[in-house]
Amino acid sequence: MKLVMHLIPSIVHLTLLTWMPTALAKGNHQKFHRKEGFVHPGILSLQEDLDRMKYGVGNQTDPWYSASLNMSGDPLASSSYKLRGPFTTVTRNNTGGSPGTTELSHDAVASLLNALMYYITGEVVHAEKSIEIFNDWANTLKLINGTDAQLVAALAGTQFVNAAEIIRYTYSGWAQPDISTFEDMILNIFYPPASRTTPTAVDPHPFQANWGTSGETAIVAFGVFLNNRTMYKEGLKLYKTYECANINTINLFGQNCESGRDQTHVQLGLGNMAELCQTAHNQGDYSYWDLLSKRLMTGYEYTAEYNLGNEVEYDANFYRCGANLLGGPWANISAIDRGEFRPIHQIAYSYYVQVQGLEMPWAEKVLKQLHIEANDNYNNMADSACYGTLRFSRVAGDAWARK
Ligand SMILES: *[C@@H]1O[C@H](CO)[C@@H](O)[C@H](O)[C@H]1NC(C)=O
Ligand SMILES: *[C@@H]1O[C@H](CO)[C@@H](O)[C@H](O)[C@H]1NC(C)=O
Ligand SMILES: *[C@@H]1O[C@H](CO)[C@@H](O)[C@H](O)[C@H]1NC(C)=O
Ligand SMILES: *[C@@H]1O[C@H](CO)[C@@H](O)[C@H](O)[C@H]1NC(C)=O
Ligand SMILES: *[C@@H]1O[C@H](CO)[C@@H](O)[C@H](O)[C@H]1NC(C)=O
Ligand SMILES: CC(=O)N[C@H]1CO[C@H](CO)[C@@H](O)[C@@H]1O
Repeated sequence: MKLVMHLIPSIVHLTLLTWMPTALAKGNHQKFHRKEGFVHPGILSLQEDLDRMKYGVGNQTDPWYSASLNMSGDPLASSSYKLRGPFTTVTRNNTGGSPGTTELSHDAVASLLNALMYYITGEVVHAEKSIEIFNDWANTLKLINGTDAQLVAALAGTQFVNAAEIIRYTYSGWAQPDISTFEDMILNIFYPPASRTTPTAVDPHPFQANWGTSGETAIVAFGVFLNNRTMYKEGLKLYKTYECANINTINLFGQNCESGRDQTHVQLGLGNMAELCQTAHNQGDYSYWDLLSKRLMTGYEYTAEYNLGNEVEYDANFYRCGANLLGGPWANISAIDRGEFRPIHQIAYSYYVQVQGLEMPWAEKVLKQLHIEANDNYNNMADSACYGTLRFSRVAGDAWARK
């Protein structure tokens, strides 16, 4: 186990010693469920991560305590949340209507926030709300289509399986036949559009840039939830090798292939990559955060520096696949959406800084400015892994640093 002692206020460290259960402090993973070699719960939150939140909140220790109060004020975290779906068809189009997209996104995030609330508070009404959402959608949804089906399937699908993973492995009240129906929905309705790399008449340019990284993250998360190692490995392989959406879509000094387009798609892509890396790490595949000499960290820092109002280097010859379809290639870095921070920073900061002891001064400034990383303030509801302060904050020397 690697112990990282610096950068953490000693008060937090001392507090940790008083509240962290022995099993966690010793990195004892024996109690974890294993199925087909997968660790469960194990997409973005392991059992020890859930316990860190629960004990932090229970003992009123920050940042978890304040962050949980913040999340509990979100209407989507309420056990009386009223479902906005389900629908038989969800369409996401680039122009015209996208019926069902907003509703699915809200419901998927509500299922996640209620799952977290259940684990933290132990209140069964929250688990039952998540299950109501899972079952209603799984018993109704038949098709996700439209020009941008890939995005909604990947993004909402990832939120859904993160929620379902928590409920399935920490609460006994989700009936096995209902779990199977939900698994079928993920496999047959979400996975196909999320994973599609071949063009269709409706969508001739799939799996490029943020679409591709959304897809990769979803495939890996679906693989864990479905206990499907072929699927899991497929997502990891795409992240390493798929030209239009691999780790090389960040250049040596951190420019993203969409930096000339706008800052919101850049951040979506970075957040996707971080989620994939954390999911892989949680399953014991430790190399992903570190690929290409921690290129992802360089990408985060570059983007945070620029979005905080600073000038950065820019290579006009580095741009995404299909840039010409979006008004590119771009001569300059884009000021569109500059400073609109997405909830993507804590997850990467936790790994690189709090676990590995590296420095991310620009991401740190973003997090300080946000105070609490909550959900997207610009209404990109299900795009990124929300509530990062609560879900991903760590302290030095905790069991997660076992690599
Ligand atoms: C507070 O931490 C202690 C460990 O020191 C733990 O046993 C207890 O369950 C925690 N309290 C709550 C309410 O979670
Ligand atoms: C949670 O924190 C975010 C970011 O600081 C803030 O925008 C939001 O209003 C807070 N929510 C509640 C319910 O306090
Ligand atoms: C979405 O776009 C397709 C064509 O690309 C069209 O056939 C369909 O009617 C649109 N759906 C809605 C709800 O606008
Ligand atoms: C999506 O499916 C619905 C229902 O079958 C259909 O009405 C609509 O035209 C489809 N949209 C696209 C873009 O294929
Ligand atoms: C596992 O995932 C692959 C796609 O990677 C799929 O072809 C296969 O049918 C899945 N297996 C099962 C048992 O669902
Ligand atoms: C608005 C702006 O900064 N435009 C610049 C974009 O890049 C070209 C080529 O490097 C410059 O000449 C422009 O001034």
